[in-house]
Amino acid sequence: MNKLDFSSHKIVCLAGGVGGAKLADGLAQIVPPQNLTIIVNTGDDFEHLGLTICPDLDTVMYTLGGVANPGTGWGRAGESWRTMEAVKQLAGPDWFSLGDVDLATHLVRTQMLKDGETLTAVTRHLCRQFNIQPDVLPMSDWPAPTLIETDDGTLPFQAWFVKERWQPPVKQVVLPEDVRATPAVLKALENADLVLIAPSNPFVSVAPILNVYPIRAMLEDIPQTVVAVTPIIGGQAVKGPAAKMMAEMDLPVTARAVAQYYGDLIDGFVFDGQDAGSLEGLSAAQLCTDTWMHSPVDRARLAQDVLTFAMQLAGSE
Ligand code: FO1
Repeated sequence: MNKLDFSSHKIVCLAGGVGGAKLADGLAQIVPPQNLTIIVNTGDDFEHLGLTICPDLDTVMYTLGGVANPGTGWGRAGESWRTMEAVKQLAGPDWFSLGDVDLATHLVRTQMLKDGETLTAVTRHLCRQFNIQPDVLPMSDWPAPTLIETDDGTLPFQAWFVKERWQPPVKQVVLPEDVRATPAVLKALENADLVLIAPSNPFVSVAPILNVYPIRAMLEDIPQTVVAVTPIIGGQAVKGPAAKMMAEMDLPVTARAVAQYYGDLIDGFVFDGQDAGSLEGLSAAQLCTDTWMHSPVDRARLAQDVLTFAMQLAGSE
């Protein structure tokens, strides 16, 4: 696909896991790399078996690097699991599956952090090894763990998501106070012309990024155009627990409810053709298109639709 002329547009994409990684990959196919920054949720990060695991950063990195597992969306393609089998044999914690090759990422990251590097520097280092040219940034260099309040108590994110297979009903998502953005994130947002919110889970992928001070205030106050893409199609989440969470938090399970959740933060909202006609009367401008990303070609097509829409909005503001 030809690169569109985005030479004068700086684009920032806020991304969580698999949905975010797919849109980031579509953007990377059509935007010059020096104009593209992906700011990634680190609320899912945790320490496991002594290693610092950053699942959403790795999902974005492996996807952009062309080495992601196409079946799961997370982890690496062609993975083997001998270490996990050995962990199980030793009666260690085997509920979180770390592949043999994926482990190398966690080992190198953990060592670099221990040596005093920031998560931003480590992420840039790892991305360079995968030949990834757009800037992939953690939302913060400091831990910002998301907690899930359920009927059975409050759980760390991965305990709820992976260990409990997101079954305990969610009462509330609890985000940390006083988490600060990095200089790199601030600079990317200051320079951005367009900010895209990927079709990631609004509550556990996007909200943790907006919760990092002063990201939400920057998006509210400075004049970039902000466009969100729905993660809900025809009343169902494309992947993961977003639809189940919405029902449990007494929200209608609709793309419209997602747009309303983002409220005044967004200038535009992109939703799927399956939901045509259901978003009338919202203040945000709307684009109805095919939002499914089954293949790399779909990713680039959606990225192009979203960017064209966002650029039109930016021109008309
Ligand atoms: N998700 C799972 O459902 N089960 C796993 O065992 C699992 C392991 C895993 C290892 C590394 C990694 O980078 C991601 C991993 N994920 C796993 C995905 C991940 O925890 C979630 O998809 C995200 O945190 C939600 O975006």
